[in-house]
Amino acid sequence: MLVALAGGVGAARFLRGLVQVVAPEDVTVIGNTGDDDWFHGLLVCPDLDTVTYTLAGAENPEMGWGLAGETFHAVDALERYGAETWFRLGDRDLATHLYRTERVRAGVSLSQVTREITEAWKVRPRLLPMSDSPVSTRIDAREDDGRVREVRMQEWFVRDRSEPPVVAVRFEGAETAAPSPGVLDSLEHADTILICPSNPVISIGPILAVPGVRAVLERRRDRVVGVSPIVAGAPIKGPADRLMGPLGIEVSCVGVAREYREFCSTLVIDAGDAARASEVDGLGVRAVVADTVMRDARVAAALARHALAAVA
Ligand code: FO1
Repeated sequence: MLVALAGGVGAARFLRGLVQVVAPEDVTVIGNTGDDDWFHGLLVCPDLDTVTYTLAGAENPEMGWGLAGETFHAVDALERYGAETWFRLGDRDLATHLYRTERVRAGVSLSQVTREITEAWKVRPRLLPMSDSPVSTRIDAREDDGRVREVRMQEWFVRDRSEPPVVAVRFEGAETAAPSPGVLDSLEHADTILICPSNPVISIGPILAVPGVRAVLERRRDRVVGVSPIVAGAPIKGPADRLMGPLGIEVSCVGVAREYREFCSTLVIDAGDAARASEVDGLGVRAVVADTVMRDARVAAALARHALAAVA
């Protein structure tokens, strides 16, 4: 059984390759919920939904998030009432948020409603939220007036377009959060644990911050393989560089290796970074060179095969 720690778009693309090389039923995905937020009274879980929609083949291929062929009439209509609509919730995507919110308000756990949603989309890998209690990524960012203010992850990433320089990141609620049922058990018994190519700070970081998770990974380090989301000093997609730099993490596959070294024995780095493999090895993390730029599902499948072979 394989377990994958996953954030949003990069992880979802990797997982779509993974399920081509192993039986989907053998895969458990532990999804980041630090990006979750409430919009118009609805609970939105971007990373859980991106993984679900992508594994269902229904995602918007250009954006990586939301649904293909989406319309936005509902949020456009909300503008009449002065509602904030910078977070673009599509009309069909709204069904997911309406259903999830109703179930959560009825007292059903996030794990349970996530199971109902993935089953409805006929997604066969098991998708577990990292925790059933809220963990909210908060970013201290320096605004134009020079003052540092705390904003929620989506405010910084979407509303502010990742522009305000980051001073600090924290995961509100992580200390008191419990791993969702099955999270620790799946990590304990996995043949291999994959760290998907996601933002090390705000996608993988929250999962590691849930009590108990990091300790299991450290204990099972020799079975843990990561895929660097940073290629030639930059993220393929998303704001990882604008988080890693300010937090003192070198924006490179070497920086990722240094961040993961306590719990990850092998790191897949891109062919473009082959010259840095010896530095990664020097950190006690075995570097494996492969094509990590997932232009299509075929490359993603080859990458997944490489990652699994690296710790076979
Ligand atoms: N990202 C954007 O850049 N702009 C959006 O308006 C936006 C809306 C959105 C709605 C639902 C959803 O599940 C994701 C959405 N995302 C949007 C992506 C999201 O901010 C990120 O994918 C994750 O939070 C990080 O992976």
